[in-house]
Amino acid sequence: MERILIIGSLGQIGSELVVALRKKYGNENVFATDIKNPGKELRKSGPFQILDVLDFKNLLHFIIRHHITQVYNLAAVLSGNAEKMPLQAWDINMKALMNTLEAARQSQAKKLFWPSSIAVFGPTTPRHNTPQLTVMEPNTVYGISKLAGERWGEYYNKRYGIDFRSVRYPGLISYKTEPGGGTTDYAVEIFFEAVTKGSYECFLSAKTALPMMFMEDAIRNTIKLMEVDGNRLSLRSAYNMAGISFTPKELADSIQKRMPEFKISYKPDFRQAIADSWPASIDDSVARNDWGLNIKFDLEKLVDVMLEKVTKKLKG
Ligand code: NAD
Ligand code: AKB
Repeated sequence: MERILIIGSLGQIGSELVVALRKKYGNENVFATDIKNPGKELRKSGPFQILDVLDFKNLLHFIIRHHITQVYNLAAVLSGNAEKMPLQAWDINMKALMNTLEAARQSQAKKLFWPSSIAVFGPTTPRHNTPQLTVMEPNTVYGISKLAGERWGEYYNKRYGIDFRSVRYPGLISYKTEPGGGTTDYAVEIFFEAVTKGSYECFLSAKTALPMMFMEDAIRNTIKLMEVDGNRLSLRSAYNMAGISFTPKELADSIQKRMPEFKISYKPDFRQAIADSWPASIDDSVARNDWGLNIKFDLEKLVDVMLEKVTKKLKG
């Protein structure tokens, strides 16, 4: 029986991953943790405890005491916030990963999921259909920490046999929990402001294409990667994950088809430079071939669901 620890379980990804894993593995076998307090819904559905991943002793204790077999470590400072406090973000992101790798080495919890990001690529990377293996010279502190993290994950796999698994998530789009300070957050904010105000001022320019994915696709494929036979994995760093690529203008056009009165304006800020250094589209054929990555949501389906769910959430 698997016993699963989720670190950073109250964030954009964690809040949905906990629900999906509890459905599959049983409420009592999925331990949700974070440094903040949960809402009623999560607390009622299974075990929750405050746990700071930066506190190694407590983390190791928790894993041993609860007979944890696999860990999802989702705690990190995202790209936009990281640029506001580079040294602190580096410390947090690296320590959060190294503590879980070391805890895996020193305990029975040998299987570890830690997400990387399209931020591992930089301005010298081919921008379109970015290959799995290519030039990687990220110029953001978040991207540097993700690239270093991939290298450490692979190192712990080869050196100590840790079952490290990872994907380079694109920007994730969801309605349940607010995104945590990234460059792709505009693609969530736009839906909330379309419904509440009928307009949105975008912090990226109209033509900035980025890879994105609906959360349901991200969660389903993450669990699939964690469940697949490890012998099928040719990579122990992180797999490219493409999703769908679109610009703010294309997203706004799609919203306007359903809400003709919706208006968008553009006022790029410091996040424009981050977005300009990232790929516009990604080649994820290695993940498709190795473990069967598959995506169900295209732009039109995503906009339909987001508008419906955000409207329901905000207007009841
Ligand atoms: P988020 O910011 O929404 O959530 C992170 C959670 O971690 C928060 O609930 C926070 O309270 C918690 N946390 C922070 N410091 C902690 C600590 N010291 N100990 C324990 N918990 C702590 O982030 P997210 O969007 O859910 O992203 C999760 C992971 O996925 C991150 O590694 C992120 O880099 C990666 N990722 C996310 C996206 C995306 O679009 N959301 C894309 C690529 C990669
Ligand atoms: C961010 O914008 O920082 C994240 C990511 C793509 O890693 N959404």
